[in-house]
Amino acid sequence: MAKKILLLNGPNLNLLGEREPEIYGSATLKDVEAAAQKQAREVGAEVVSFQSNHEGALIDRIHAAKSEGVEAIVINPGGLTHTSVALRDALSGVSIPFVEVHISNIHRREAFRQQSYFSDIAAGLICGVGIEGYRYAIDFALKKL
Ligand code: CA2
Repeated sequence: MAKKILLLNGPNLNLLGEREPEIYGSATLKDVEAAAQKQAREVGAEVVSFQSNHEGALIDRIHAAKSEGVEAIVINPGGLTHTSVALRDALSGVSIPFVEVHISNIHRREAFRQQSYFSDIAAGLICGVGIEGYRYAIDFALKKL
């Protein structure tokens, strides 16, 4: 069976490419998702994508991933990175290995962005390399998770 990876994006990442290009670049979320799907298909794997501005919807999607046979999750939790115990609990609850991605370098930004509720339980963390970070994360998930 083809390896299945879930690409999750949290609040406001639907705005990618539309605002703050100096921080987040000019590619849209659709571009990111299409590139990830193409990357996986090239090696006979599959990426399913989901973005939501709602914490509960992201949690429900993570729960559903377990019964769908998702083997790895690539997640940019957006602002929930710095606030959400509930999203962290969902990821540790399903025991699916995940890679945390941030487009910007959160450690060069405001102090409140420098804490993540995810990094200590993530299989990997990619931060500050722009949207290329998603490609690195998918590659890692395909090869190692
Ligand atoms: O650098 C990242 O990827 C972040 O996870 C993005 C979050 C931010 O809250 C984190 O601290 C770091 C924000 C996502 C907002 O995305 C936008 C994209 C384009 C325009 C406006 C917001």
